[in-house]
Amino acid sequence: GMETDADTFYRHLPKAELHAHLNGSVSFATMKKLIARKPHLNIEHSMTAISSGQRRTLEECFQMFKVIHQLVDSEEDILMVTKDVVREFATDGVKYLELRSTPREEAKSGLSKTRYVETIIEAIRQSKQDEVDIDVRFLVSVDRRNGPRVAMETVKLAEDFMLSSDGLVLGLDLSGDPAVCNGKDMLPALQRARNSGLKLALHLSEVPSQKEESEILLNLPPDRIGHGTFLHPEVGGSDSLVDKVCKQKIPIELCLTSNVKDQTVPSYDKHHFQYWYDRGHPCVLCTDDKGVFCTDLSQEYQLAASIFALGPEAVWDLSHQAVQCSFAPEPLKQQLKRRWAELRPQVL
Ligand code: 6MZ
Repeated sequence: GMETDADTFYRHLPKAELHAHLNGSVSFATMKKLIARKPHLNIEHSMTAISSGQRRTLEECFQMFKVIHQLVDSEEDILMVTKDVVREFATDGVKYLELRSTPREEAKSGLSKTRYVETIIEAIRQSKQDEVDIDVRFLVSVDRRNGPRVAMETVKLAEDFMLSSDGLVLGLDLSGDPAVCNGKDMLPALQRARNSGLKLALHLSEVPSQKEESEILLNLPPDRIGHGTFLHPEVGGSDSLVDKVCKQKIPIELCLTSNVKDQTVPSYDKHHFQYWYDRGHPCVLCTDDKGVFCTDLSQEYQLAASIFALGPEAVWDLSHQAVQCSFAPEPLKQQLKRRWAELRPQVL
């Protein structure tokens, strides 16, 4: 379609993406290449993405990830997908990206979990060499579906990479289907991760039934919260949960389109962005899964601005604040803030 002045503003706004799952971020163009590599799987694009106006249940979304995992199951696939995703974020004006992904073992292609992470790191390095204009760091994901034993193994893997990746691996993400496994059982693994210096980004209260779990995990405390959709009392959360989040000033990663399309939020105007933003709490707009939910970060900023009536200054403050909420070490944060100052749109 035609690019308007507003589109240009959001595209050129320097942005930091802090909540992006690698295999949920695969674009239509990359998906076509993957499908062509594995025609025998009979996978169509409609099985891996939710186009505009459509909705699915969270359960259906997790089915989609299984389909995508069938298409991305070798070193070659992971290298291509990561490089494509990094380039696409850069094209969208994202200057700093924290990518996350769950290490997977694939017997068929001989892929190990270590090799999985090494390949992503290799792709990040190649993107840098190719002078793609973006700083990328990596968070190792724990899929709650796999239970506490695998979680502990994954933490150990993340620790090894934190020490050997020249600072590319910064932390740990707890994600996966919230209907599966009690997050409480993950506590020993998460505590270990925290003690070893890994930053923690935890999906919390993505569905209503996770009150007790969130209460416990907030005591760690996490360094950032993913979604936090059902933390506040107006949607069945509690004052005690909100107090913990506010007192510890834990930034929340908010993914508007994702939450509307997977129906954990009934409509854009009812999104909990409003609740936290009105309290002056650090809010970070993110895409979650730009491939599955057919969005990009410019669009998420533009949506937030139009739905919650944010002026350009407020939008700028949000993107600037995202740098502050990142897990980047202090020197990189300072460098990014100088970058932001250089790229500040003239209309402001
Ligand atoms: C929880 C999610 C998610 O790790 O294979 N993931 N976990 N809630 C969500 N809301 C929609 N979206 C994605 O990327 C896919 C994996 O990310 C997690 C799930 O564990 C999914 O299998 P990776 O790169």
